[in-house]
Amino acid sequence: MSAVFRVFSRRLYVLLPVISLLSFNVFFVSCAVQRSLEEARQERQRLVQKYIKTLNKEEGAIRLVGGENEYEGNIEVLHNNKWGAICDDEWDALEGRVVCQQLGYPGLRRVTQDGYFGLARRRYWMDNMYCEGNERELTDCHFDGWGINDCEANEAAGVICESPHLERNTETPLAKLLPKFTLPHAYRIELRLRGGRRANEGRVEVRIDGGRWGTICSDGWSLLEANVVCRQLVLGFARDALQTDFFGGLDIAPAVLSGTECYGNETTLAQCLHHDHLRPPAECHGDRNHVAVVVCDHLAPDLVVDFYELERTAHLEDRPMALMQCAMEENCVANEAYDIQRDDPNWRYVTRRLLKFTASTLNAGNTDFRPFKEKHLWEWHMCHMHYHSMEVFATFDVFDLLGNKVAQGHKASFCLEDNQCLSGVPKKYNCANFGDQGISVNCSDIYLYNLDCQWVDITELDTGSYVLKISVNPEFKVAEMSYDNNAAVCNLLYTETYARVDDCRLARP
Ligand SMILES: *[C@@H]1O[C@H](CO)[C@@H](O)[C@H](O)[C@H]1NC(C)=O
Ligand SMILES: *[C@@H]1O[C@H](CO)[C@@H](O)[C@H](O)[C@H]1NC(C)=O
Ligand SMILES: [Ca+2]
Repeated sequence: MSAVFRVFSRRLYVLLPVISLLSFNVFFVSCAVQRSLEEARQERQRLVQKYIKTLNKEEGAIRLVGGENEYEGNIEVLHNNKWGAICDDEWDALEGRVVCQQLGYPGLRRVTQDGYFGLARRRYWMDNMYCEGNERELTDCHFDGWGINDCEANEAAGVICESPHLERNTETPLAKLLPKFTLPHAYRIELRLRGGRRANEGRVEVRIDGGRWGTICSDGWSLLEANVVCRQLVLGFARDALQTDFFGGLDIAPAVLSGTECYGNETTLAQCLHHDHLRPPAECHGDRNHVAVVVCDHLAPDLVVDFYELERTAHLEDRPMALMQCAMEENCVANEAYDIQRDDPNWRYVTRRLLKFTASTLNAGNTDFRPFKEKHLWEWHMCHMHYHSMEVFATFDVFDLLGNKVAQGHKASFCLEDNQCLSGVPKKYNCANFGDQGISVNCSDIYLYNLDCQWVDITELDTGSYVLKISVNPEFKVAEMSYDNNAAVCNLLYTETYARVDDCRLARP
């Protein structure tokens, strides 16, 4: 009895400050914005429920960690009484909306990737999330299965939700979304690499207009930024972009730049965006000692999407779900298909309408394109009887003319090989028999339209005009010379009887 009471009172003790804080907010909000008392009561109830769920450690509870406010951070989810992180593969606004809604915040400001709020502190529980956006809880969405992932610690997914403390109608920027600027033209910006084992690697050090040398905050540091550093140093292309203190961290050289964000085609780091560099020390999020690191190389692959093949081969097919069981296991159909499978006893005879096409990718670089994962980490997939070597190699999306994503495909099952090479170039990579995977220079990996998952499921789409976008290496996980040729963006005309894809152009994923 007394033990029970103790437990109860301790919980109450934890809850009380939360509740009093909430009542204050509710008071403030209802006065300031004149929201109805009923709305305020509901919001308070939602928030209290959220805290109770977190405190009770209920299966499926989520929380945000590493942020500066309670409404931002990397996401952790509770499974088997253990908190775990979520990986950023396929992480976008649809998933972010579910997170903010589940936590009781007014909405999503934006999602974050690449460990924006620090490295994942725990094992990954979820990867490759697919939400429709209206799920009540994150665990109602599709994902690969508890604990199944191929993620490094710097791939933690996060969100910045709308603040519950602000009036909804005013545009108050969050502190975290600090404005970003290019450096003034007149400035001299020098770069050097330090702490590496060779001249082509190390932590990136910057000197702005003759000031002191310093490092760059690691948050959001990717191959896009690293490519610009290697280009400016005339060291070629980035082979790796790391967030680490392996070559010396912030304790050795404090940061002079933060929030660095490049498009990838800049010739100097000065043209990239940064937080205000006049406010030292630059604010670093996440793991405090990690800085931006690059490894440069004059050799790099360069994938180019062959859009002529896409235009030539696109067509519709109605396919019974009985023939799509592998595809369903690999998330190659729209979410509605899973509802039908659950609710309709005759689901096997229900057909799905598929937009099919051949995807051909040429390596136009000066070295082979190799998979992201080492061979010993490849996964054997029973359904398609081959190894998967890279989690997301290609994505297929359909947008309406306003730019909203209305359907998506996902080539989960693939194997990279030399299907066709320019004359005189020998084929090297072959998927058969656990062979090496990759794409040689001047060879193409070709996914014929008749392969499983080589489609977008458009069953729920109305007829009309759309935009089709095919992207390879869409998350920039493998280094390339350029990412501006990794996608084809095309017009898609969808009628009752046919689909036509034309007017393609190369673009960025
Ligand atoms: C990089 O490409 C973008 C989009 O094509 C363009 O708007 C921008 O001006 C380019 N930047 C540089 C520095 O060339
Ligand atoms: C690839 O093809 C290009 C253009 O035809 C050619 O200039 C280049 O030498 C070829 N490279 C290799 C490694 O075959
Ligand atoms: Ca490319």
